[in-house]
Amino acid sequence: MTRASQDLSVEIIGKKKNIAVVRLTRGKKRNALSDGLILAIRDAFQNLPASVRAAVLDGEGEHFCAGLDLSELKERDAGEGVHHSRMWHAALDALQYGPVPVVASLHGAVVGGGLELASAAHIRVADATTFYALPEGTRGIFVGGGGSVRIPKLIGVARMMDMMLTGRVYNAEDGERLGFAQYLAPEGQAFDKALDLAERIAGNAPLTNYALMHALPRIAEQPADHGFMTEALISAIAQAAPEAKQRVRDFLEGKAGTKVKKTPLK
Ligand code: 1HE
Repeated sequence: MTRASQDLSVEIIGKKKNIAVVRLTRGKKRNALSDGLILAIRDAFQNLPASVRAAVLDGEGEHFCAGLDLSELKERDAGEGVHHSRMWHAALDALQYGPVPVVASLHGAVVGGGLELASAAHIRVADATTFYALPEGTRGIFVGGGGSVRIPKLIGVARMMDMMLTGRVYNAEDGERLGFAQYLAPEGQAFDKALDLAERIAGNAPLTNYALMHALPRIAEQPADHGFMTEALISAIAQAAPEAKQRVRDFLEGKAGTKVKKTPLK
């Protein structure tokens, strides 16, 4: 395990030692995101070892993350405020558009900047204790970590508007139903589920994972005719990789474990 900062650890684990566990380790302060911690998150995702194929993002203690460290919220002028927000954008972009897919393991509070952080991950697994809120609205501030772009993509503008205007809190079950998390796990089991998913992801062809992370969200933003063209280019690049050809050959030769199974992944 390496310590990216006193509030963040990076550990390489997994059957093939190719999963990075990036963990917020500021449990005493409910993993509140100080400027130092935001920069450590950025550095961790920018400097993952080349052997890593997927990552799990976790938070120590009873809560995933209580959002912005409010003790650092001092009077900033408008220019400083812009730079602060852009620092968050750079860090969360390093996670979303980094080298490997990230599965967030959620529990307890996933609030404010904590929800912004979680929404930058590629998959979210929530345990039964998870709750989601955007207290910025009632604290007289606004989201600044990319939340106004990413959160409506998960739950829609109307629901985010309601959360910010009224302080509405969603529990784990409703959060999964609405789209905050793709998986719901029993209490205390989000990490194991997230690790299991990360292992599956790590087994994919790296170029396919890269194309999904970097092309899919951008294609979804493009006008349809641009999107179709980008898709054609990316799919041609992915299928040209030797690993892709081998995987198709394996299926055609009836090799074990290559068939799509009817059993759903819960
Ligand atoms: C904190 C923070 C924090 C806890 N900044 N120190 N986020 C919020 O508005 C959420 C604020 N936090 C809470 O509502 C609660 O702390 C929790 C529901 C998350 C957890 O409650 P609980 O009872 O388990 O813990 P606690 O007793 O409230 O907090 C434990 C300690 O963590 C305490 O410090 P201590 O020295 O007295 O022990 C708290 O002060 C500290 N703590 N949360 C600083 N957020 C890019 S813009 C993003 C804008 C936002 O994220 S705004 C939303 C901020």
